[in-house]
Amino acid sequence: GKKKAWSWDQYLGEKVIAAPLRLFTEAQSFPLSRNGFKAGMRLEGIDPLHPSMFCILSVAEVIGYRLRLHIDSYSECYDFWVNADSPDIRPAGWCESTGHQLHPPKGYNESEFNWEKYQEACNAEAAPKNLFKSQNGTTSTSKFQVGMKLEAVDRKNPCLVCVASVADIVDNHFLVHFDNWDDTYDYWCDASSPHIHPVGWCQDHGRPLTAPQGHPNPEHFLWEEYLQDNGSTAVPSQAFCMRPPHSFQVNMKLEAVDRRNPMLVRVATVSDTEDYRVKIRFDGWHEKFDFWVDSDLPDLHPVGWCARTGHPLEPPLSHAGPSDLKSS
Ligand code: MLY
Repeated sequence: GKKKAWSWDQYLGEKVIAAPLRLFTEAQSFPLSRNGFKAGMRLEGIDPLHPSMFCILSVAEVIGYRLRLHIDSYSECYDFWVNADSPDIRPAGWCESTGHQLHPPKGYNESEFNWEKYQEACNAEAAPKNLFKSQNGTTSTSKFQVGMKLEAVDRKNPCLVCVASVADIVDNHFLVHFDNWDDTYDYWCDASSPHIHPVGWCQDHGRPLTAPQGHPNPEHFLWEEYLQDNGSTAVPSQAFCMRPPHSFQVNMKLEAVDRRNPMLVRVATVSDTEDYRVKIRFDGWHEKFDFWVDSDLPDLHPVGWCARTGHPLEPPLSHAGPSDLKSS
């Protein structure tokens, strides 16, 4: 007979339960608007490999609520996928109007870059402002200020808590930079992040603090001395408001972007949990491919997200052998 298409309805049951919608963040949940971006449109946004840099991007591909973005003048191998409501993308002219440095495409001079001329030269249009998620610019209430110091987890080396600074602020998010390291370790977060702590946290918790690179006496790093030498101040401890742990549980089902081929969204299961992380298993895949992610990663979605947003969903890998072909 004809093979039926895979569906969540038939897959879910008494023992197979979908992660409830309330466990997901707004950025992970069902979008309220459509994805209005079209291939070829130009915009500004953060380079994921250099989170301190805002670059000129073009929309290379649109699928459902997701976009593949290309960094103009760079190789396609740096292309990356985001959701249409990503806070990491901004309309043309945003950098100039907010005092951020825009890194122009190769061959363009930083001080001479002009959007109108660039659009003409590329024969391309800037993405209209109304396609971007409107951001509530509530920066004024934040106690985090550029230059202030803190202790932060190096997310590429998660066992290290290091001397760090607030390097940039956009809306209620700020850029964490590790003192004397390059920007490849930088990340954006908000005051509720579990990865950031006030000055003195390591000492209070009996944990080692990683000093800035090249510090003359890294084993005996002293905040008081360091702040004084740099004429800097610590982020006030009341500024930190760590969010509560997530409520995902082992075996809950969801839809997750495949990190190795981020064009694909797959049927997935929570295979393990920590306070702020979940381990993801793609259904039908060997557990050796499991991977840990922060529970608020925008690439995790509730069951039904693909169907709702018009994105293909990769069904569980089936281990159907020759005998399975005869049945059905
Ligand atoms: N040995 C590693 C550790 C780098 C740590 C950087 N952090 C502190 C920002 C390396 O050199 O890659």
